[in-house]
Amino acid sequence: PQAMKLADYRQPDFLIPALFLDFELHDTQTRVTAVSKVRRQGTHSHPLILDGEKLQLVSVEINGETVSAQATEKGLCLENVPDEFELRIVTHIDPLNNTSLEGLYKSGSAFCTQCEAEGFRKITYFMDRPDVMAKYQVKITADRQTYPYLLSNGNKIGQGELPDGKHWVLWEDPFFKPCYLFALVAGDFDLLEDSFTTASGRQVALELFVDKGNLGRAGHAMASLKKAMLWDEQRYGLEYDLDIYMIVAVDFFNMGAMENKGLNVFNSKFVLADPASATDEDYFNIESVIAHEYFHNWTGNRVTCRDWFQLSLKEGLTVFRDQQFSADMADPAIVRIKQVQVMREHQFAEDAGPMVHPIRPAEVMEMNNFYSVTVYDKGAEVIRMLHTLLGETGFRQGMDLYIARHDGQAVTCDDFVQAMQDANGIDLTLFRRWYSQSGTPRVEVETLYDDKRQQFALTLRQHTPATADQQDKLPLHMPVAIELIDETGSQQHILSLTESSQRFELACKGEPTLAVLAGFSAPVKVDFAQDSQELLKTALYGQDDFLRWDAAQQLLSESIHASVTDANSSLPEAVLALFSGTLDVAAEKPALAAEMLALPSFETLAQQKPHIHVDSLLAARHSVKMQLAEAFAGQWKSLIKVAPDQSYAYQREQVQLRRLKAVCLTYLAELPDSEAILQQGYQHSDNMSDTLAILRACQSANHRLFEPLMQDFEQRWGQDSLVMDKWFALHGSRQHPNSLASLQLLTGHAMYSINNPNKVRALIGSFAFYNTAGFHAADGSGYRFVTDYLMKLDAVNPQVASRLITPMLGFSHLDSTRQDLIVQQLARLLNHEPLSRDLYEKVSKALH
Ligand code: HT7
Ligand code: ZN
Repeated sequence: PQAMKLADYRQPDFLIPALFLDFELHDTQTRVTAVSKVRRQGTHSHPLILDGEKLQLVSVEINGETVSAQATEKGLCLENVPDEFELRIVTHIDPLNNTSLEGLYKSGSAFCTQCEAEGFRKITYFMDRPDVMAKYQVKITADRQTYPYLLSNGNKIGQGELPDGKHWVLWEDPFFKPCYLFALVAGDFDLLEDSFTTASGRQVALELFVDKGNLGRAGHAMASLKKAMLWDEQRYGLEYDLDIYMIVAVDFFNMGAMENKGLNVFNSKFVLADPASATDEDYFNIESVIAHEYFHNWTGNRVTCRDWFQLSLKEGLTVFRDQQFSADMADPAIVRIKQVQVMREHQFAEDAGPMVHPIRPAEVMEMNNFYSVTVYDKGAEVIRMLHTLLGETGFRQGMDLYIARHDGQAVTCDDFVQAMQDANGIDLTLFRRWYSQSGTPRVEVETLYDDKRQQFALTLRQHTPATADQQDKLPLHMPVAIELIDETGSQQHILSLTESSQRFELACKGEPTLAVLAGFSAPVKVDFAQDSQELLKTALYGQDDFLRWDAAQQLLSESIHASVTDANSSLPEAVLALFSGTLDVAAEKPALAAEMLALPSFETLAQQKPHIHVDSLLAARHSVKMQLAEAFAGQWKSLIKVAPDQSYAYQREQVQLRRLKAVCLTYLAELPDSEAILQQGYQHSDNMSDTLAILRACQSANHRLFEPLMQDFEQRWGQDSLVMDKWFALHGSRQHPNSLASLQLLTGHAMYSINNPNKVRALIGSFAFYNTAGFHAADGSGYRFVTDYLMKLDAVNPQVASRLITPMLGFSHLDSTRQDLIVQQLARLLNHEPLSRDLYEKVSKALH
């Protein structure tokens, strides 16, 4: 397979301003008629090249005349076409056997589509690129009884009955859109209806379609949608533009959700929730994903990407917007901590591996591989830096200009930065490097206090180490937010770092304690040698909650790394002081306390060192956990009683207390006398958050209650697909000598299916990503198991396989025996036939 290059971008040779699609739905032979208006762009005599995959071509007509055209595996080439004409193409497709979940496929008994990034070419022959934008009319015909709802983008403009038990519906979308935003759904659902009145007084019908019997779990998603619609009006002045907004929840879906114009399709995991079956985290995620897809209506749909290299234009920006929304809806510091954990655990790991790329990649073999933490989350961090540099007002002015200038267009990341620059009259030339330069920058900090002049000097040096894709790196423009803590309080500053080394001076009465990167103001690693007393001071007395948490995590990380080198080391005084100081005020600030008391994850710890030894790091983390469990045994027992006394509601104070209780339980479960408390906690729980907290605590402590409680859980929830995913994930991530055997057994469980991405992610994904001991087993059995599974999965669903391989890609920090074992498995995979382009791109880079 060949890579596509951003540098090779050319305008399309033809435009297709209008498209009529006629679907006659049938499980294995759906007939698709596509009638396009085609117009040559510019003066040339190039043929019309249409993308198409896995299509059975029935006929091609130009202006009503049949033409003979030979289709290849990749598409159709039509030579000598007129400058302007009507093109009519009929194809047959097989949705039932489309297990890739891309194009038109079946999720249970419903038909649905997923076209981003390049799935439309599995529906009909077309110019499947985002800069070709058309107005769509879509007619759908299907059996009335099995498919009472026939949905597509835009407004319903016609419907009718047919004599053979079939019916049809006609949809029209008044907006120009790229084909990746096309959607069709047909099925029988329960429908939750509501409405929203926009700021300018227009009524929008809101319709949420869920599987029959799930109406009771749809309320939170609908409420979240209405909050998101209001928020976008208030924060960005952006109103919804159609008369109807539909969301359909399906069980078979490759990602979280899809922002198709007026007809979002969602993974049911990000729609359905009630207290008994969903956790606080599920409630949070639903609210944020619903908002994310809604926000795409302006940042993605009305203004879209010119080409797929520009994906971060819509994704980085929309993630940033959904992060702002979540911070407003929930606990801003905690929300930020979670985002930073994703950056440190996953994005920094991506930067350190073979798939490293800038937020605007320069080369792509398989586009689906670039829906990455770099494009999404680092992309959002880059937008956040702009927001920090320009301020709320400047950023909003930039957004207003961006939307006004580019509404209805397909544009580039450069166009976005240019709008920010023009609206604010500042030079962002240097800042643009974030789009083309990959890797995690390191910022080194050096300080000096001049007693006489009462000046605090700090020198910042930045340097981005070479990455697998790019040797030479340049200095970047980044805001470095700092806090100076002294006896009288604290002062905050934002330093604008643009050079490789820069000195800043600040007036300060008395030598302060410095804390760097407040709010994680730039996506970098900081090298700042601070002693534990200074870290402790920041953790206990800092102003910025993020910095307090970060200092606490550094103290804990250092004590775990110290315990790797000296297995008998006891807990440092500073860690003991951190825990007692935090526990003393835990009831007043439960959410922050919970995060400060939680141990850094294995993945975060692994990112902090160039080389790790898996077993020693795991043992060290466990030993620190045990010591903390014992040292504060009394506090864990009393704090778990600080539970909300009302019945469950997804409400801030309640969520904070449950989170604190969950962290306390993880320590408590390590104590020999915890069984009765855990057992009772499980039995009396009236909500999934508390139940799962007990199960997780038992799992991580390898408590003897784990198995009986899991059996009980299965008895209770065995028929509930979404809840059983939690059960599969607990099994998959359980670090236990039998974990592999149990995994193998569970792939045969009645509720498990290799065809359902949620199941695969829950069981196999949680093993590969989070079962450190099992996945990295010294005999290579974990790597072999995952590789064998990938071979099977690749034939079913390459996109899901390609995500699952991630933990096998970055191995340079492991010991040489494990590196060899992984390389052996990757080599086996590379020789496997057939191998998807998705896996080929990743495996070949990893072995390079
Ligand atoms: N824009 C959507 C991306 C997406 C996707 C991409 C590739 C394959 C399947 C997919 N499903 C959804 C989702 C989003 O970021 O909003
Ligand atoms: Zn998105």
